[in-house]
Amino acid sequence: MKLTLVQGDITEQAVDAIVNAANSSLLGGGGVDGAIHRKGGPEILAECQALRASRYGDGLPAGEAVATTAGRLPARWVIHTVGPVFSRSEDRSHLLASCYRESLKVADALGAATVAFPAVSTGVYRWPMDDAARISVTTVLRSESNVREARFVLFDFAAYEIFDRVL
Ligand code: AR6
Repeated sequence: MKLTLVQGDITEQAVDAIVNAANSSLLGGGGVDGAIHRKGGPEILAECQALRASRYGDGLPAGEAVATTAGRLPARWVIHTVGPVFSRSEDRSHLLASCYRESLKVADALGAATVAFPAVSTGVYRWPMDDAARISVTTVLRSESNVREARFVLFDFAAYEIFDRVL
């Protein structure tokens, strides 16, 4: 698998699947999640509501991933994953690693060859960027997957530089 880094907006990526840093409700929020629903249109939310009504009555647990189509976005699919909220008293790294592993499994099931990831949990969920970069890069590099390109899309240059150093 080729791992690439770009600075930019994940909603503009022309890849097979983009990953959403969602919350358990799957019903939208701020950050990446807000941008995806805003630009992708109501079709994505309707599919998320259907997932809540069928498979995920209690919400999507942290560390898991599920796909919808991507509405008006250039990508074909959105893979929604729920990162853990950062905690100083409890090590939740396994849940952050799981977001990347499970998203790649969903990508494989869809037949997606190119997948773009945001830095899950590093915004509203407050995970320190350098630690998140280390966990996400090592997890993706160690994953068995048919995905040809995993692209990390970092919103600002400071995050890009941290991922670049870790890589
Ligand atoms: N493209 C790429 N990266 C972005 C974009 C974008 N368009 N917008 C923000 N980022 P966050 P979380 C970066 O908060 O921490 C939502 O309300 C941002 O700078 O989107 O996992 C959900 O509904 C940061 O580095 O996700 C949940 O409630 C990273 O993406 C909660 O936030 C992740 O920030 C999830 O929090």
